[in-house]
Amino acid sequence: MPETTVRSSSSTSSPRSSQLLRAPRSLAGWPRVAAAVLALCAASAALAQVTVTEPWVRGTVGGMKATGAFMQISAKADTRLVGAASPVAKVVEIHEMAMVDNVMRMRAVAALPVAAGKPVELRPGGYHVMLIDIVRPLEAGTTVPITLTFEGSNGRRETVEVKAEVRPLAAGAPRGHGSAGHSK
Ligand SMILES: [Cu+2]
Repeated sequence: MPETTVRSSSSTSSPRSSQLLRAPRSLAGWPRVAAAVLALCAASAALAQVTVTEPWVRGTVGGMKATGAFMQISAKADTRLVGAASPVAKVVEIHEMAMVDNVMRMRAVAALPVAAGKPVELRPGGYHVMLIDIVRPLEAGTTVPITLTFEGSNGRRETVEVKAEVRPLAAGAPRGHGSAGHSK
């Protein structure tokens, strides 16, 4: 209750009004800044080819050192997922599931192709981003930042930042992903 009385009167020096007061001094630099901003916008518009939806990570418990991240990736032009990184894992790899000696195993691939207009689904039992050497347990309900790097057919690279929702360990678990070993 006491808190409500303190807040009401101190809105006179908002950041916005002080910025307006300063504006005339920096006006000389404005065209250059505008040009730079426009150039940046143009660059990002040209690169904004990839959309990642519904990113999530399977939570971990106890001493689990690795888990999978899943999402849907679509692209306006042919591209490839060539790398991923996250502050919660020392190593991040792109994995596929493959039959090795009649056993379904996951293994690292250098790149995951995403064709224009054909969304690729990373899901348990299929392609996934593997978080290895996790630095702390990933609790359901938290989020995990992941940076994905794509390389277009012109060799141009684009990074996409996602915040993956951590879901409970058992989420979407077909047989296989958790128990499959690495083949390398
Ligand atoms: Cu894996």
